[in-house]
Amino acid sequence: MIDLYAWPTPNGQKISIMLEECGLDYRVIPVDINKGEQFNPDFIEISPNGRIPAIVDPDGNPPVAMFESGAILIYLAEKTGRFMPQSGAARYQVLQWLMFQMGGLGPMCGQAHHFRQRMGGAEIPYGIDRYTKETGRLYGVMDKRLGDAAYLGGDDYSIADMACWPWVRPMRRQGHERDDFPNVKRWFDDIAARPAVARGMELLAEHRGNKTMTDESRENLFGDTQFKSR
Ligand SMILES: N[C@@H](CCC(=O)N[C@@H](CS)C(=O)NCC(=O)O)C(=O)O
Repeated sequence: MIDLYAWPTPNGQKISIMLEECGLDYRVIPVDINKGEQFNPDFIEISPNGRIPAIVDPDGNPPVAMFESGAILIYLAEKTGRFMPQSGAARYQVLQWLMFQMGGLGPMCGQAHHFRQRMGGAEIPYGIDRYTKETGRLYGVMDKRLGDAAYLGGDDYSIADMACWPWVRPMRRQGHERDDFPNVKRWFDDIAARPAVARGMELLAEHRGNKTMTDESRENLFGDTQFKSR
């Protein structure tokens, strides 16, 4: 059974979606990033960057403990032989769109969420403007791709789609509407209808909707506690 260390954020949800899509047995170990549980030494052993998600797979050959959601998705795709072509050009199509999410869409959406909603009364117009525009540019890139192909990696649904989808879901928090990107909207609705995606989105759902920052969560996520070396 795979242990999934997670919290209900897009980076955690991509892994629960993949585990559900593959029908793998897993158990969720909550890491409450608002309470600072990402800094626990036992978790840092598995995830040295102090970020969710991470997995431990005792049935890996050899047993595997890993962090970084993109690497975890590749690992699970290779373990199961699903949702990523095993060789050739089609494999690199999937990998390049996965890296687009890891290096572009995810970090830029994260900054848009931060500057648009998390400044606690210290709004910085430059940050809001920059990350709203940059996420809009990235949605334009996706919209063009999805006008040419059914899925980001090509004809088939893949880990690249699973990586992007949970970030597109809160698009409004980034200052955009799916109706303005019709191909993204078609793709988003298609994936939303998958039962495994609905099940994956149940990940710790009881902790989801509360976006209110407390002094404790602000300190853990953005204060000196965050930047201490461990
Ligand atoms: N590149 C990493 C990013 C992971 C990440 O940023 N996780 C966030 C939640 S979405 C986190 O653990 N934040 C805790 C913190 O900032 O202290 C991945 O894709 O796994």
